[in-house]
Amino acid sequence: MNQSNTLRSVYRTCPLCEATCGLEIILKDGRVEQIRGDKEDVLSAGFFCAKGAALGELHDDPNRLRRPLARHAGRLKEVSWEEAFDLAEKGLTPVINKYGRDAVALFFGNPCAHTLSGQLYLRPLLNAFKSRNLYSASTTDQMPRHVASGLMFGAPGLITVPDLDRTHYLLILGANPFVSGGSMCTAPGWPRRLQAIRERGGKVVVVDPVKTKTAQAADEHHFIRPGTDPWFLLGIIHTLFAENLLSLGRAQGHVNGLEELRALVEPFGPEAAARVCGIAAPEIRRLAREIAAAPAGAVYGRIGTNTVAFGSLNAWLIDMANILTGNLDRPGGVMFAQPGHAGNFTGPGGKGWRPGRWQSRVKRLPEVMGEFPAATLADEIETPGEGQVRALVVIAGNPVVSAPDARRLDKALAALDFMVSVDFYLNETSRHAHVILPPPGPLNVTHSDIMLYANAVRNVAHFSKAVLPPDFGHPDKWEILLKLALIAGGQGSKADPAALDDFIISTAVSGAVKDERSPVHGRDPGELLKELSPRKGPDRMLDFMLRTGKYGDGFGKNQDGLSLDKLTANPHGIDLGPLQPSLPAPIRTPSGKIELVPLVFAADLARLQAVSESTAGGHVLIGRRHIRSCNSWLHNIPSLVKGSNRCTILLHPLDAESLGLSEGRLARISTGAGAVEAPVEISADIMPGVVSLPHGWGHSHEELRMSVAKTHAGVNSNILAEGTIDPLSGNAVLNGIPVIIAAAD
Ligand SMILES: Nc1nc2c(c(=O)[nH]1)N[C@H]1C(S)=C(S)[C@@H](COP(=O)(O)OP(=O)(O)OC[C@H]3O[C@@H](n4cnc5c(=O)[nH]c(N)nc54)[C@H](O)[C@@H]3O)O[C@H]1N2
Ligand SMILES: Nc1nc2c(c(=O)[nH]1)N[C@H]1C(S)=C(S)[C@@H](COP(=O)(O)OP(=O)(O)OC[C@H]3O[C@@H](n4cnc5c(=O)[nH]c(N)nc54)[C@H](O)[C@@H]3O)O[C@H]1N2
Ligand code: SF4
Ligand SMILES: [Mo]
Repeated sequence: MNQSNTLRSVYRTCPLCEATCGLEIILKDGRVEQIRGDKEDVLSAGFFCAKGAALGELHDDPNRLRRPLARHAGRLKEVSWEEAFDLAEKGLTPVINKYGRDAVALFFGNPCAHTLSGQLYLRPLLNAFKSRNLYSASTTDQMPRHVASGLMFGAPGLITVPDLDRTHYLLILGANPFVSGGSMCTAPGWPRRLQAIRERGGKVVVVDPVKTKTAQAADEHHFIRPGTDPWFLLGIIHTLFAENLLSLGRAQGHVNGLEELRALVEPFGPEAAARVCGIAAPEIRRLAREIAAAPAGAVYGRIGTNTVAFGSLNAWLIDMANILTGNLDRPGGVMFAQPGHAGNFTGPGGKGWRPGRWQSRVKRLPEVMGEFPAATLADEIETPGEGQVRALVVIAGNPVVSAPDARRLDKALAALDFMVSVDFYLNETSRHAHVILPPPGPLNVTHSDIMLYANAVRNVAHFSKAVLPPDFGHPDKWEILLKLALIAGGQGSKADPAALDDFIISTAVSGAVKDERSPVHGRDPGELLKELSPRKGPDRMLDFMLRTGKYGDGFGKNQDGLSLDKLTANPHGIDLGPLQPSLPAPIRTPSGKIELVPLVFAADLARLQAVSESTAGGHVLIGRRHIRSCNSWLHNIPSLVKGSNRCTILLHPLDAESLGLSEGRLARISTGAGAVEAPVEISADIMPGVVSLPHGWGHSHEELRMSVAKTHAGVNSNILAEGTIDPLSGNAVLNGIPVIIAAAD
């Protein structure tokens, strides 16, 4: 038999980062032979990276858990699924019964946003647990962005996406998309998209304490002192007012508070900004003029502007810069996406949004989008009293490595009465679990990045079938989540998740037929449910969303419209065109206008002034990413960890000299929270006074079942983060941390 007869290509979106690259997966006899970019993918057109190419290795990783583990006499041992769910019930139920629902905390990690089940089935889980102790990776990441959108636009999920493919001017702050793949701006292939901006006569400027790969490819790079972006942005906005460069463009007539804003920024001119941020005043003025003069331009900020003490202020000021230059809702400016599964915008006007509907028990921190800061989880576990957290359910998260004050959180988890981890690795966090429930492998499930398409540079729809069948008897991800929901709801571990799933879809269908804006208004729910069968779980829910969405087939109303059948028949995705101007329909504030000056931001400017120069002197720590890492969890893949040690402390030659540190020597980095030791790497690409250590490492505990990662352990940089937060969003401060550095010996 000809060998090539056994080769078969299937297409799938990579679930590892926000770029959502289309992959061509070549299978041979039921195993992954090779993975490469799908040239026909509507969004990525062949672009991919080493991580996507390693999905087969991840699938085959012998350390990836295939069966549940449960703690017996202190050790984690394999058990059957039935026993695992039974033990989860026996552990969780007494805690709920004795101490109440808030005694069980939930932590949702980053991959929840990268799986279809995570995107669609966390809500029913939350509804079942009814605990106020909800935590997630969002408060170590993008929560400031949601706060700004919530207060300005009335909708925390409404994200201004830089329209990369049509812009003429891109100002990037605190993001390194050449390495990260881009975030809150889904655009596979940033290098070629930025090259295209330059080829059409546009300009790319990067503001970052490091001359990153992205900065190296840009027209201009400016070093900035970590944490001082609000000053820089205020300097830009001040210039727009002072030099009469304002133009609201499509936002004209849809904003409130322009004159208040003018008065507020008055004390924050470019000279004041330059003293704090380190970028000269004439440069700030020039950049402001350039953005204002560009036919279309976008200011884009990410992790380096979010995970800092003024993260929310940054997110707000970035949008202000876009709005005041007429770039909001303009092709080539920043726009709102409307992907395949989305409905029509229903504004202008709505209930608006506010945080702080309830407070955390120990530090009285406001909830934001129903969550408390990850930085306060240890407080809630360690502090005795009514409402103390005694059990924890972690879904796809590794907070012991990803959250601040990591050593303390590590200790706190060890003190819990009971913990469940839904995770396919026995890692730093799941080692504390009493039960580990592994989801199926990354190629065993269906996939669609619906959340990420809401931040994409084109409107798209995409669905990937499972590449390989799940192992016999392995429940799907959604079944695991609904089993936990049934346990929390008191129905018990033997109850059938399929019945709960039927209830969930029936509720959604009944809601839609009663909604006058829905294309299925007035239809018979039973008939619609019949049309959705025999699909189950998130596939059925996605089909329903697609068909009732903006581009949907409306269950017969629009024959050419979207449905899951149609997406399945188009494995490279369906392109729904470039982003469309939409103002004022997306605005959900009570006034129906964009609120330029929400009160909390005005007040936060006073805080900014008060702390302005307090970090002067000393060294400040920032993080960095590597193209072959994905936060904490791909270090067990040989092709992704090979090569030299990446967990090094990066310093400028001047700092190395003054500290007496040479390349390769071990340095000790310490803060009030703890200390770590890492080898020194010297580079003139980092700003003097700034040092950088990547997060996601520290795989040294002997209990871990990650044999490759253990031999490339590195250190956990979040041992150094003291748990301070941006008070508006509760987001952890992970960049711009004052540290003390010395030779380790
Ligand atoms: N110092 C510093 N700290 C940071 C950051 C930083 O820049 N600097 N970045 C922050 C950011 S942006 C983020 S998003 C967080 C991430 O924080 P976390 O989400 O807590 O951490 P991850 O390392 O992404 O861990 C993901 C876990 O999910 C598991 N997993 C992977 N796929 C699946 C799946 O399909 N299902 C299930 N159930 N489990 C799965 C992995 O094995 C791993 O244990 O880290 C934050 N921490
Ligand atoms: N390869 C890889 N890709 C990833 C991930 C990964 O771990 N590895 N993680 C994924 C996740 S969860 C996310 S959220 C995204 C994040 O995607 P990005 O936001 O692009 O994240 P980073 O690459 O960390 O880039 C942050 C940049 O901010 C700079 N910076 C630090 N402090 C400041 C500051 O105060 N001001 C300014 N202006 N800049 C500052 C840093 O030097 C760095 O270059 O990446 C995703 N993609
Ligand atoms: S850039 Fe991101 S989505 Fe694309 S292949 Fe790499 S990890 Fe996957
Ligand atoms: Mo993230």
